[in-house]
Amino acid sequence: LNLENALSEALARKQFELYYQPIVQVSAGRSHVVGVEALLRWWQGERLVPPDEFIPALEETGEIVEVGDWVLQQACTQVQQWQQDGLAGLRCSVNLSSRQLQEDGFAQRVATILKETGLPAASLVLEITESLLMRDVPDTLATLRELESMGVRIALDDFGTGFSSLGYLHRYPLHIIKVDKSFITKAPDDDRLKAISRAIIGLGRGLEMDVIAEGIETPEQMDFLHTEGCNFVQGYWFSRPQSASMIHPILVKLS
Ligand code: G
Ligand code: G
Ligand code: MN
Ligand code: NA
Repeated sequence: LNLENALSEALARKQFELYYQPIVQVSAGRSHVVGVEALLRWWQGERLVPPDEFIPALEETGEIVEVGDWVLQQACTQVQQWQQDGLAGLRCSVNLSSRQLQEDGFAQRVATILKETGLPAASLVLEITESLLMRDVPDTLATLRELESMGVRIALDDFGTGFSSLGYLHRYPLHIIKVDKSFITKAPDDDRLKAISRAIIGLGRGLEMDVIAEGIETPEQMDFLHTEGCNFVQGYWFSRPQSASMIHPILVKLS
């Protein structure tokens, strides 16, 4: 993949697209969509380049800041539109890179985007990873607190896969834990993975955080999570990430 000069062209030629995956709340046998996670895609001609191939490169050069800004604007615009079209209260989850959070005035930039798009702050969730918190950049805490005070919620993504420190859960204003799909995938037939998933779910509940299990592909996994009291799920079982126009009828069906 040749990234040289590709970025400005990609933005100019609209080669980036957001896919969306539903986040579903399961309660007493009934499930309904509560939000979507925006996932970035890059079309190079007919080829869809997966984010694992280009996001690290954009992070390296710092270009992720510009692209991330576009992602936020685009996702907030889209979800606000879906709310207007009848999916009231639908939440919008956006993945952040550490470079974005380190930018001066990031929280104010988010405030501006919310104002311009009309998306309520309470509808926005920003997903960060443990590795981002590990860098322990001094302003991270202040920025996260500023976002929290605006009403934006923060999710800790891929939980359990990084160099987790439970201290992060205490030190930072975090509202949601996302249990990494690597724990969920094999959980129903693996007692050790089951124990780990159960512990993460219990931890989240004890801290009064929402817990979202990722990577749900089977009814067995649904049963297991339901038994453990995990009420939010995301995965191919409900829907793969899809373009905005493809996902809309699925959101309506799940609403
Ligand atoms: O959508 P999935 O294949 O394919 O995503 C792979 C990885 O890319 C995930 O870890 C996801 O968090 C990350 N990712 C997807 N979209 C974005 C984005 O807009 N910004 C950042 N920073 N990461 C993203
Ligand atoms: O790292 P992050 O959680 O932000 O990215 C989510 C990643 O998980 C994306 O690449 C998305 O395409 C992928 N994903 C979502 N649902 C499933 C699933 O049910 N199974 C698998 N294997 N991957 C999934
Ligand atoms: Mn994520
Ligand atoms: Na994840």
